[in-house]
Amino acid sequence: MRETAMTKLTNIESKGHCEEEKLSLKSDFHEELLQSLPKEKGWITQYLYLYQQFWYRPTLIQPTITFQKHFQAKHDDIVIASLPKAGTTWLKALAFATMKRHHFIPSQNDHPLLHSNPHTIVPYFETNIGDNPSVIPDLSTLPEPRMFGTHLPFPSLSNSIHNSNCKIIYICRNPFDTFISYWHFSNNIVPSPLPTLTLEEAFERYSEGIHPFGPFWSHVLGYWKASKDTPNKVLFLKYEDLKADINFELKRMAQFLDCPFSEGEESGGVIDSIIELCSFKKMKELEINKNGKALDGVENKYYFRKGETGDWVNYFSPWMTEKLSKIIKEKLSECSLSF
Ligand code: PAP
Repeated sequence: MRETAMTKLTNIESKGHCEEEKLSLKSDFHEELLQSLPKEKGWITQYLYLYQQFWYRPTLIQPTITFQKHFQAKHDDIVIASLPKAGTTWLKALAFATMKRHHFIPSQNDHPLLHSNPHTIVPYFETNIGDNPSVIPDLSTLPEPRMFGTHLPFPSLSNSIHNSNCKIIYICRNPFDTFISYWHFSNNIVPSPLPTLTLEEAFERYSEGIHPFGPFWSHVLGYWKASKDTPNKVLFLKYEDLKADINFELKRMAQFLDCPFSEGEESGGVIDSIIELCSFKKMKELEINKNGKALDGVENKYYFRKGETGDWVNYFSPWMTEKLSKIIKEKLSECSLSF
């Protein structure tokens, strides 16, 4: 029987892997795999592909497989997980500033977050680590605790993450704002000659769950359930809660990361300094975020648009609100999560 990309992948997975097998994850394999996957029209790529029940841009599938098979978690790794546009940039900054506060004083003007975008400091597994998607980068020497970002769904994280003591902080945002934010972002970065999407076109795809790392509801549910099952491993945060009471949420996060703020730190203004350092206003005005580029070439300025809750009301017509509300209610009916 002819070995297809899917059976080859399954064989490699079930057998374990040797060097030759690792190297076999090359572009012809990738092409073959893509051809075997369901596809739909994309947003910033011509197509999105359904891989392990979620929608992926084609260039992210091979790095994802490499990550899934070879990433070795350390017990003190920290993973910032989210759907695109849920508040990832903010959370990466807050987590980094909190975790490394004894090394980098948040109030000092040589803090790394003043000179680098949070996506450079806390790289994504699936897009930023290593230039060649089939080569496994050596991450063992990164300063500990290592911090990574990911948009991968919970079940698609590497076994080593699932089986280690590393901690995951997930941030979700109401689907209306997440959608509007992603629609703006994708239209800003879509490469020519692909067209920008009208609000209606984008909405159709989004409400069918067809957007990068979608469906929204499956992504959110995966991490939400994990946070209920293993609260010491997965912390589930909401963008809206951070906007409403950042002081409280930051303390909760520090506690979860086993580095709670002391009374002295609190009265000494450390929490306030972190909040100020990571605030939308401050970050948006930094030179690096006005004119710099992220590791994947995207201009940093596109990660800072309005930074508000509820901007969606300026875009949604009544039928859109009704349709998406109904879908979300139905899809999340099995849990107590609501937006
Ligand atoms: P990513 O997943 O592609 O990294 P992500 O950072 O999750 O994107 O989302 C960007 C959104 O977070 C933008 O929302 P908007 O389009 O509704 O404005 C962006 O403005 C917002 N954002 C970025 N940094 C901050 C921050 N420091 N505080 C609050 N919101 C922020």
